[in-house]
Amino acid sequence: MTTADTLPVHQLLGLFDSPYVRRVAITMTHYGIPFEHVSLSVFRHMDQMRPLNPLFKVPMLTLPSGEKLYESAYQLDYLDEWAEQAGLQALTPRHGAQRREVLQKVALATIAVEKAVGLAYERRRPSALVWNEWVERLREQMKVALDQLEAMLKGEYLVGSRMSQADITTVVTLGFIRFVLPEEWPIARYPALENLAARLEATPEFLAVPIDKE
Ligand SMILES: N[C@@H](CCC(=O)N[C@@H](CS)C(=O)NCC(=O)O)C(=O)O
Repeated sequence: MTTADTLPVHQLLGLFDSPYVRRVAITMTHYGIPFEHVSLSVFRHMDQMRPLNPLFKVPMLTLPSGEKLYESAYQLDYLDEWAEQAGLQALTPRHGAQRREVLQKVALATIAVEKAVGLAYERRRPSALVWNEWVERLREQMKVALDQLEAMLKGEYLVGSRMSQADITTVVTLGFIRFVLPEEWPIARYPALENLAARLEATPEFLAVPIDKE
């Protein structure tokens, strides 16, 4: 019998301040897939990262076979397949209308977080080089995506009556904005999303993967 203790180990590269890395780590924890976390920054640990990942793009997931996967969406797809083979319910349904619904809500959360990451990168520029119109555009796009998710969240979860990848990616997005870019979080605008985040951030799989704030 294969148990969590005897499973071959996956390796996940990247810090949990990256929402992309965090959603993969939470998904692995949810499925009970043990992994080694290689906690290196794409900016601060370039010399250590170069031999592992000269693309300096995270997350990178190394499978027990040594195969390396880039792009969190493809990593989640691999993990869902793994879960299905292990007899677990995949966080993104494998086909049908519910799959599309989950994926489209994941897409909205991913758009929101991509704009938030864009805002975070703008802060790395010397102030004379900041393009204010671009910053405003990013902010507005992030807001529209979050507004749409807020309007869609009618019940306990974004799709159906159980947690899906739409909830994980949305809550990770909120975590990134609220804790990494707190001044970008519009207080009281998103009560339903805040409620979802409070509930999920208190679950074992989220607590096991805290945002790194260095
Ligand atoms: N679409 C990618 C986005 C990953 C991403 O942008 N990661 C950031 C960290 S949050 C990164 O690697 N930044 C370094 C760079 O792009 O040079 C995914 O979902 O994996």
